Amino acid sequence: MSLQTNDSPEQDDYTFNDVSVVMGTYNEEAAIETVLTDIADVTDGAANVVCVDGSSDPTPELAREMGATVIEQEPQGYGVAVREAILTPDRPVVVTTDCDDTYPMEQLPEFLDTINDGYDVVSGDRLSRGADAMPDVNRLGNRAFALLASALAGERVRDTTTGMRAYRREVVEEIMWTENTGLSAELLMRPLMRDYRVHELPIDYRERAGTTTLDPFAGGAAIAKSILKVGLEEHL
Ligand SMILES: Nc1nc2c(ncn2[C@@H]2O[C@H](COP(=O)(O)OP(=O)(O)OP(=O)(O)O)[C@@H](O)[C@H]2O)c(=O)[nH]1
Ligand SMILES: [Mg+2]
Repeated sequence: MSLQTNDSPEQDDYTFNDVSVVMGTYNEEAAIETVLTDIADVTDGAANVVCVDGSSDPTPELAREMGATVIEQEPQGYGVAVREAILTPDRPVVVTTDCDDTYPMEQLPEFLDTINDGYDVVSGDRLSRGADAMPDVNRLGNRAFALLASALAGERVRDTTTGMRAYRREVVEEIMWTENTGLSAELLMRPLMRDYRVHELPIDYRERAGTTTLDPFAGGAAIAKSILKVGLEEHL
């Protein structure tokens, strides 16, 4: 499928006024202020922020005070929150991140530049730079997921479960999303296998602020299942 890119002369480059940064937030009191401050600093306050929140701590109040749009939602998992988050903005570029201060907001300009180069999806690849802050079991699992997804997609991908990506809004609107824990892998694989222009951008990855709510084994099994399901569905 071909999408309109900025090769056409009437399309100016996007700026941060065209960008929404979106995230699920679930009890991220320890990180929310840092993450939203970093976004505001890097984008000069131009990007707007959407949080789909399931917290029982002060995260949503802190987010609202800092100017974010907060949508309240019963906690139902990562993908349910992030799907709502990516479908909410009406700006042409949607960037996802986690709200745990692991992702480098200082690289937002590189994501936007890569979209302006004509890519439909720019995926933050943590593994190419080593991801030293990632627990060993997660790093091993993520490398295995990338191999599995690459085999299914017929194209080498390095990091299928990253939380930081930029999308042209048409991409998120044109595809039906079905996965929950595996949504991040789905958000990479379906566009890739439908011949959208996808680029993996190496990023730094920091240690999480606040405590994880994730069980790596249950989560890992759900992600592997999503990768298989999505890979097979896209072949059919
Ligand atoms: N609204 C909402 N947000 C969620 C839910 N589960 C996770 N999140 C958010 O989604 C983002 C990713 O979740 P994380 O817990 O960081 O998952 P992870 O990065 O795989 O694992 P760790 O960082 O190791 O905990 C974070 O911003 C969470 O707050 C949920 O059920 N509802
Ligand atoms: Mg995280």
